[in-house]
Amino acid sequence: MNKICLLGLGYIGLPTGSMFALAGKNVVGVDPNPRVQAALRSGLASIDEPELQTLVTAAINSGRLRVQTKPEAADAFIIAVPTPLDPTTNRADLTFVERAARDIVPFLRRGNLVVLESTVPPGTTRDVLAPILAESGLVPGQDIFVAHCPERVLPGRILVELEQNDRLTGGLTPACAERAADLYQTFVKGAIMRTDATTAEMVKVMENTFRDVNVALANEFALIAERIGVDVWDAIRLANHHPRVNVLRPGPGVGGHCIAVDPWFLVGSAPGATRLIQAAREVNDAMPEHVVARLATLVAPPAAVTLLGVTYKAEVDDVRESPALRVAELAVDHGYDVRLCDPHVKADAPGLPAPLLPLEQALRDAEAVVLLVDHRAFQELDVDLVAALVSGKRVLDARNSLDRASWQARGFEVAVLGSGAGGANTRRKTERARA
Ligand code: SAJ
Repeated sequence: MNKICLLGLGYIGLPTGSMFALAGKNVVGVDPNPRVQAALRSGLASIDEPELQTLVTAAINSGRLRVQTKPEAADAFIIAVPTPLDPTTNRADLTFVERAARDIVPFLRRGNLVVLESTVPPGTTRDVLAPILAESGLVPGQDIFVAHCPERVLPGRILVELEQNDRLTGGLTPACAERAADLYQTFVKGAIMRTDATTAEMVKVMENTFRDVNVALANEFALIAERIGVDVWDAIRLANHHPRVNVLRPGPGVGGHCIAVDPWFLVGSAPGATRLIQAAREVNDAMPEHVVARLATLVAPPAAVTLLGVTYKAEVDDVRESPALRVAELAVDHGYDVRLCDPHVKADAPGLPAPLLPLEQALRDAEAVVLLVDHRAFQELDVDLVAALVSGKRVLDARNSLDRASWQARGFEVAVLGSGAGGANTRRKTERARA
């Protein structure tokens, strides 16, 4: 398998194609997006990810990564296209997978391998992909090898994890899983585990659902802590000393194109058997509204508020399903004068509900500051500069990543998500103290 045709040069396809090219494979990357095409033709990675630019430059310079708008014949085809949620039904929209599969049908030859990397509802490789590939006249699992090999890399650590993480190859048949393992062991240093395609699909969505449910639990603890006047961050730190407890971090919600989406694939597969998963989605989706409610305890609309961070998490440029953007939308709806600031995002990024400004401009005369994303740049903010620019010294930290003492020392009223400053216990204590 020397030649690979890779469909989709996004967050997964581009680094994966570059890794294969550097491991000696001849890779044709296919992406119809003119922005991706233009960036890669001039040697630029179209995504902001640590070390990705170096990897892409090396892959292009090796002459073994070419970019095209249409597929061509190859030994192996890898499909790494988006699988968004249909917003009206909350079911997986498989349009891109189906289109990619149809696009490669004319090029399929006996002995080819077709790998689906995109995250999909369990059963998709067998029931959706294979029937389309069969339109070639070749029998999937017999004349061509077909497998689901889910990616498991963490944005922000994609390159390290691509190489080091253990990997699953789920075949339509054991021989398909074996053939896919042969391909991935070109660059994967982790263990490669073989299974069937539907199990591999289930495993991938289980992993992300596990994380979503656990973040929801942390968020619920934060809501409880606020009610009873406890600092959830302290409580979590103490609870995590237990050898079998690892509570995650509360925050303004769960975003990104994976964890906020994939649990719905399981819900779609078995709606009546997914009460916990659906409840976790509801808890996480309600967090932006809660952040705006906390903001309202600091300052009322139409106050000017600076929201720090619009990406779905720290040190990435990705705003897909970002809870920070949802907070911004809600704050605009509530009538706040919202200014956004994020050093990782370009001012012309689509879908921003308010202007994205350089730091000083965003802070000037603001009556409150809300930290939504714990980018290093925000954790290292010059608090004196912030104090000099704003007109109201109020800050809401939705990630518990600011140094409370140094903000308080500059006269800021500091509210922290999950910290029960306004909780019943604290109110009782205050009332007792007054009496
Ligand atoms: N989050 C919290 N608190 C936490 C952890 C995360 O609020 O303690 C939030 C983040 O702020 C973010 C969201 O959850 O909004 C998701 O971030 P993440 O870092 O947990 O995960 P992703 O979406 O960047 O990557 C996940 C990873 N899956 C798991 O950790 C199980 C990654 O390994 C997958 O490859 C990736 O999804 C994917 O592509 O499916």
